[in-house]
Amino acid sequence: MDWWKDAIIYQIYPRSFQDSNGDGVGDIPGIISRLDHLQELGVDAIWLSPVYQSPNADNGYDISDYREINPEYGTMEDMEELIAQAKSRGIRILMDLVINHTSTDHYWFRQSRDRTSPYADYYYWSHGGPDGTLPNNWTGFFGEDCWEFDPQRCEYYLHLFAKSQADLNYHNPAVLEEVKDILRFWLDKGVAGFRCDVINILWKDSLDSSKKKLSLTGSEHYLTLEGTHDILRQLRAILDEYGAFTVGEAVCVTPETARALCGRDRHELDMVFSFEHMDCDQYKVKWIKRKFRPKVFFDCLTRWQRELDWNALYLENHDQPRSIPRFGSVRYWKESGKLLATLLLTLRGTPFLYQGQEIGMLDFDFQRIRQLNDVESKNVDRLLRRFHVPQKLRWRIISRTSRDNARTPFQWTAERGAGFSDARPWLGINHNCERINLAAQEEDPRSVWSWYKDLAALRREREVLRRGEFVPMEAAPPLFAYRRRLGEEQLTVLLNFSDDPTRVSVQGSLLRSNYPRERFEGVLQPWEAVILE
Ligand code: ISL
Ligand code: CA
Repeated sequence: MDWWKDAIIYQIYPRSFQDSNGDGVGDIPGIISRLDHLQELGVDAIWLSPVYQSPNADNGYDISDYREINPEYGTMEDMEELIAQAKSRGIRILMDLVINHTSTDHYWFRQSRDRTSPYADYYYWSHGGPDGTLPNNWTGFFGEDCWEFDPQRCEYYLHLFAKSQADLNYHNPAVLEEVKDILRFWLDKGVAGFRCDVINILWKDSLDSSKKKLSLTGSEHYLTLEGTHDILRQLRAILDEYGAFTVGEAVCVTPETARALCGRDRHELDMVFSFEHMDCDQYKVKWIKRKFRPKVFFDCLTRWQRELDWNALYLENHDQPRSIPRFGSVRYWKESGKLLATLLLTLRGTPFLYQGQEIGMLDFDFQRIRQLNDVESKNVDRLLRRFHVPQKLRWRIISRTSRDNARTPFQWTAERGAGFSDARPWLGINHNCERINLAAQEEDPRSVWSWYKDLAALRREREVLRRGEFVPMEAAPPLFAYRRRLGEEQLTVLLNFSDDPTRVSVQGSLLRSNYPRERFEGVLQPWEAVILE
C-alpha cells in the first residue's frame, strides 16, 4: 500500500540524459543504459518528462500523438523495454501526462480547424471583438497574449502556453473520454502512474476578460475550479482500477487549495508539486530576482509540512534554475550541495530528485540568447525587446531565470561531450563539466554523489525519516532546525544556510554530518548539515 510514501523518485529529462546513437539528443536506449546508475542511487521510480510524438516547440510538452514515441527518442519497443528493464530493477515508471493542451500538430487540432468536424469543439475557439481585438485580455504563462488567429477557421484559439500548445476544451465531454483512453493505454503497458502537467487549470469557467494583473490576467477563470476537481475524480476511478499513482503539478496553489487536490478524502491526486518555496528569491514574478531569503524559505517549508499530510518535495526540475546557486552557495559548492540533499531527503513527503542534482550540477554558463533553446526564454526576450529593454538587462533577466539552466546535458565524465554524446549536443554542455561530473565523484566517499547515495540508504533504513511526523524547532535563520518523530524514535536535523559558522544549543549523538567530524559540540560550520540521534 502507498509504495510512494516510501519512495524516492527521479526525474529524467530525456533530451539531456544520455544519447545512445550519436545524434546529440538523449534517448530511451540511453536511459536504459543508465538504469544501473539509478539503482545504485537508490531510486524507486522514474518520472519521465514527455517522450511522446511532438514537434518539440516546448520539448515534448506539446504532444501531437499520445500513443506514439518521438522517433528522436526511440520506438514503442524501446519504451516497453525501458518499462521492463526498470521493473527488473524494482524501479517504476511514471509518464508525464500533459492534458491541458495538445500541440497544434495533433490530429484533433488539425480537424478542429473545420467547424463541421466532430473535433470542432475539442478546443476553445472564439471570435475576436470587432476591429480584430482578441476574445479577452488574459495573459499566458509564457508572458504573452494567449489567443492565436487561425486563418482556416477564421477564429482565435486559446493557448495558455506557447502558440502551438492549444488548450483542450473540457466542456466537451468527448475530450475527457479521449484522455481516459490515453490513461488506460499507458497503464496497460505497465506504467505505475503519472506526473500530471499543470493539472489544476484544466477547467475554464468562462472566457470573460478580467482585471489586469502583473502576470496571469484571467487566472481566476481557471485556477483549481470545481470543474477540474470533477475531472480529477473521474480520472481517479480509472487509476484506482490499476492501483496507479499521481502527482499533479499545481500552479498558484495555497496549502488549502492543495489539500482540496490531494487530501486523502478527496479521491483526486496523491500529492502535488506546489511553487511557493520557489518564490523566495523572486519578486512576484519569476523574472524579477531578489536575494534569497532563508527565513521566508524556512517558514514556507514549515507551513506546507504542517498543513499537508503529504508533500511532493523538490528543489529542482526542468523548469527551474539549479538549486545550489539559488538556495546554497557556489563558493561552498560541495557543502551546500550536500546540505540541500539533506533537506530534501529528511523532510516528510516524497522526495523528487532531478537529473544532475545528485552530482551538484550548476546553472548553464551560456553567453548569448542564441545559445538558448527554451521557448519561454525566447518569448520573454521578444516581449522585453518590445518594451525597449536594453540587451544587457534582457540577458541578465533571462540568463538567471531561463529553464535551460537545468536542461544542459548530464555530466557523466570530464571528456568532451561529457559522456552524454559523441556528437554536438542539442544544447550546450556546461564548461564546468571538467570539474563536476559523475566519474570524478564515483570513487570519492566525500562527494555529493556519495552523500546522496548514503542519505537515500539512510532513508530506506529508518522508518522515522519516511513516515515520522515533522516537528519544527525554534531556531534563528540562517539555521533551519526540525525533528522527525515516530513513536519513541526521534531524529534532529540542523542545517546552516550560511557562509559563517553558527552556534546551537542542541545535544545529541551524531548520526551524519557533511563535515568530517566524530561528534557534534554545538557549532555548525558553513553550510554544515547535521543529523542527530
Ligand atoms: O516554467 C515555469 C516556471 O519557471 C512555469 O510557469 C511553468 O510553465 C508551469 O509550471 C507549467 O509547467 C509545465 O507545463 C508547461 C511546460 O512548458 C513545463 O515544462 C511544464 O513543467 C506547459 O506544458
Ligand atoms: Ca540520440
